[in-house]
Amino acid sequence: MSIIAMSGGVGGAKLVSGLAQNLAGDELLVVANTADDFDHLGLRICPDLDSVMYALAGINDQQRGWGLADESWQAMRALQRLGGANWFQLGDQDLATHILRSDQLRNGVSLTAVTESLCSALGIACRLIPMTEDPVATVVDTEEGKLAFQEYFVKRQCEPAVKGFEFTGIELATANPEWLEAMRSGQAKALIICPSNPYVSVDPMLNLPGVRTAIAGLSCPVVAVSPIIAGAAIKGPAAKMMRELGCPNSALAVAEHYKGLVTDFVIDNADRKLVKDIEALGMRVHCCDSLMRNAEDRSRLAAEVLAMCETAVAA
Ligand code: FO1
Repeated sequence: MSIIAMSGGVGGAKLVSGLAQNLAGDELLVVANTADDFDHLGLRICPDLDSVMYALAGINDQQRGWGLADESWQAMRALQRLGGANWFQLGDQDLATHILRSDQLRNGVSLTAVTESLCSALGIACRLIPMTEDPVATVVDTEEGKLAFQEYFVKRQCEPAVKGFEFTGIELATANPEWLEAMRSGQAKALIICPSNPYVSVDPMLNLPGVRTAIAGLSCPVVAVSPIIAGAAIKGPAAKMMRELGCPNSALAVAEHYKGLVTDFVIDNADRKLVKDIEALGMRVHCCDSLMRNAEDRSRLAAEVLAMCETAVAA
C-alpha cells in the first residue's frame, strides 16, 4: 500500500479513477465518506461509496455525476404509479447494488466486506473501504431548521441557507481499522484528500476519532486538491455553502480549512494569485490545470499529484 486517498462523491471519484489509472491495484487504498448514507425504501444507500465504485469500474454516469451510465428508470416510474416516494432517483441497475448490499448487511456482513465483494464483481483492482462501519449521519443546520443530508441535498436541492453541520454518531464511531493501520504502518507514500466538499464530504472523515492524530503522525506528504476553482465549485454546493457560512468562496478558504493538517495544496492555474497567501498558511502550493473534463484530464491530474508527492518526499 503506498497511496491513501480520501474521497467524497463526484469530484473525489474523478481523481480516484485517475489515481487508479496510474497505480497498480495494491498501491491504492481509497477511503470513502459514509456520512451521506441513509435508509430509503428499506434499502441502504451509500452514495459516495457507490460514486467511487462506479467511477473505478468505468460505469458511472459522467453527466449526472452519480449513478450508472446507460441507466433506465422503469422501477421509479412504477413506484410513482403506486404513490411511492420518488424524490430520490434510483435507477434500475443501481437498484441492484442497493438490494444486494442491504440484503448482505441484514445478514450481518460488514459494509467493508460488502463493498469488497461488489468491487470484486465489478473488476476493481484497488481497495475501496468505507470510513467506518458505524452509523454516522450528516445533519445540515439550515435557516429552516435541521435537515437530514439527503433531504437537504436532493429533496430541497441545497436551497435552504446553511448555518452549520453535525455528524451524529461520530463521537462513538470507530474509523475503519484498515485505514488507521495504513496510516500508522509507515508504508504510506502519500495521503491525498481528493477535491471533495470540505464540509460535508471530508470533515466527517477527518472528525472520526483518531483520524487527525493519525494524519499528524504521518511522515509522508498530506496533499489536498482544491474542489474550488476561481471561486466556483465544479459541481455541488461547496461554494454556496462557503458564502452562507461567511467565508470567501475561494481555494484560499479551503486551504485555511485544512491548515495544520496538509503539507501540500493543489490549486488550479486560474488561482495562481492565491499562492503567496496559501503558502503563508504553512503549506507548499502547486498550480496545475485541475479541471477534470474527461478521462485524460483525470489521469493527467492524478499523475501530476503523484509526481508532486515524489518531489515533496525528496525535498
Ligand atoms: N443526487 C441527486 O441530486 N438526485 C438524486 O435523485 C440522487 C439519487 C442518487 C441515487 C443513488 C446514489 O448513489 C446517489 C444519488 N444522488 C442523487 C447523489 C447523492 O445523493 C449526492 O451526490 C451525494 O450524497 C453527495 O456526495
